Amino acid sequence: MRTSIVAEVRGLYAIVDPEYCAGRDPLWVAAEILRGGCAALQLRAKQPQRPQELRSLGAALLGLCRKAGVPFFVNDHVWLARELGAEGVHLGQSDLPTDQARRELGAHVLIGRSTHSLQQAEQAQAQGANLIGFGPIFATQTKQHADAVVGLEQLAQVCRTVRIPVIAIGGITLDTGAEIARAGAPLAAAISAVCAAADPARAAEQLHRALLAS
Ligand code: 3NM
Repeated sequence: MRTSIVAEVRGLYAIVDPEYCAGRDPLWVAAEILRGGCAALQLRAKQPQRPQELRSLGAALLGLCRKAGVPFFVNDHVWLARELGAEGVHLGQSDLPTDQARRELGAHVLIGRSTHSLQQAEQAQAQGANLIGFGPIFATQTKQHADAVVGLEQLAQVCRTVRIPVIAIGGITLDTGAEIARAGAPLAAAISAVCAAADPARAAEQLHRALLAS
């Protein structure tokens, strides 16, 4: 998925975070999620890791994603996205500005930006982001110091307002997948609902299908 086809991607944006894989190998968890089905996969590793460990995990995940034909994103680490040749990078509000990331990554790498209000969403779009995360839609235990819950109405407003694809995020489960899609978000991100599931393949398959059905 390069910039030209980002608008076509729909469904589950699975985020693999080694901290939330219930003690299992994140590569196994990722392989299971890809077997179940998802539209995109992101590596998120907030715990400090040696660059070499991050590099080898990223390279292995990219390999799995390529085999599955699923675009691969790296959270936070622009250097790693560039080094691996990932399809995209995802940045928080206080990370590198988009124009700087664009200079480092080139024109065709997708840049996602986390946003937590309509104003931030419009700003991210104006600054050249290719897609935005918007959340937390529901309460989540997964993100430390998460912003205030934004809810489905604000999600719908953001989806009506911005032209770039919106990735709903925060506390999304199989039970809420349909509501997320009805609010107009083409993509929904999940960490714990897939990574910590007893059966990550089944969890991904069901959530991806629920998102696509609405
Ligand atoms: N970003 P789960 S919420 C990584 O609001 C992240 O930007 C958020 O994890 C935001 O699917 C969140 O387990 C955590 O709730 C998502």
